[in-house]
Amino acid sequence: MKAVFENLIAAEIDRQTDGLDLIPSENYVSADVLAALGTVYTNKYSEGYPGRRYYGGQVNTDQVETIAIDLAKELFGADHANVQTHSGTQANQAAYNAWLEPGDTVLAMDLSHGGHLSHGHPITAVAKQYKFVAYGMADIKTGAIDYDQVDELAQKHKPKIILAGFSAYPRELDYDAFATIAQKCGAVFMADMAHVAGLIAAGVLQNPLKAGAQIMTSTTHKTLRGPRGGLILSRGDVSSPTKAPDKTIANLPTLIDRSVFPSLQGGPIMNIILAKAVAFSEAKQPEFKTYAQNILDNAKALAEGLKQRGFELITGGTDNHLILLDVFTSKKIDGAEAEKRLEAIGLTTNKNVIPADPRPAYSPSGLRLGTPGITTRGLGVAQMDQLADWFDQALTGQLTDDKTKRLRQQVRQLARQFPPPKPAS
Ligand code: DSN
Repeated sequence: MKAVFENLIAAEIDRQTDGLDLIPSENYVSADVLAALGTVYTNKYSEGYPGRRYYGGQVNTDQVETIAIDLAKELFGADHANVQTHSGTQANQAAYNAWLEPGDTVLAMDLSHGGHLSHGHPITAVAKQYKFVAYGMADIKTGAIDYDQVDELAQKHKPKIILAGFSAYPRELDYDAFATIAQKCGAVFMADMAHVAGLIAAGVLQNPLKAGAQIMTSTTHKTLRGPRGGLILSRGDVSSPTKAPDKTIANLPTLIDRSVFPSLQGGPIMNIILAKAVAFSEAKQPEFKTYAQNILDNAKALAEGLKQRGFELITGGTDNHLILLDVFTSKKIDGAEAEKRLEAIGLTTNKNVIPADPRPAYSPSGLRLGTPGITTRGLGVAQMDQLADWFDQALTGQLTDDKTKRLRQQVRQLARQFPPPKPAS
């Protein structure tokens, strides 16, 4: 089997090198992050937290986790960080579990308007425990949210958490407005920054914690460019009691830690936590700010190139790293077909629902793309028009075999000029 695994690793390196990843939630980690993932920390059980573990042998793991926590706090200006959740969905689940009782209400963004499954889609486990009420865009042409309407929903439903965050919304949210609405109805203001965490860390987008968010969840592998995993940041008193704390804002750090372990998870994945620490330290460097700004510049340039070629953009453009196209309206093909055609020429994207999508989720009207990955590879504004042109050629009219071959060759040629970070040898 060894050869099979080696071949599969080599094949994936080739796939990643010869194509361009435009999925907005993906990225290419550095050699140092990759090296941290492949360390003997994977052998270690570390249930508990630094200084309070349920297994011996924590002399090094305690240091690793403490460094990761301190870096995360510093990066985002948080009082507390929990670096143990395995994904963004689990981070959200842990945040709800920390603050809510079964039956409590959360006000969050509708999935088809850019929210996330873990924001209460009926198919999820959290939707069986809590009541979710959705807000959405008031105008999908601009992405504008009517904050008076959000306020009305908050007054009517009295949520315990108001959640600002998204996985397919190309615009900035007004975190001050969310903070005011949450304060008015006595809710915790929670932000899910999974997609834009790197942009926030770099200071090129607003930080909800600075606007008054009390909890901020994230993934670590999207714009933040770390290993796959979750992160929960909060405001509160880090010296709050470790046993059975009351549900107060001051106690959020303890409530969150206890919610992650022992309530929802067992052992943290220590090699991932080491890799998170490496990624956080990379995100503190001045080059990361440049990287984050380039992500935004590339997204704007790509959006412009696509618009010029007749693509319809949900919200009309982008303020962040992602673009949501209505390919069904503009190119008369569904998102699944668009994703397939682009993959055939070496451009990886993902189909996505659009607001009030008349089509089903497995063949929706939309296609989601973004620039974190290609920006890591060094593509700049100068290459964005070429990308938009390939989108147009692949998605307008028929894509014949000859055309596929020709475009595939062109994409491969450009991709090889901008290789992903190489694993350390
Ligand atoms: N799957 C992630 C995304 O693509 O947005 C969120 O879970």
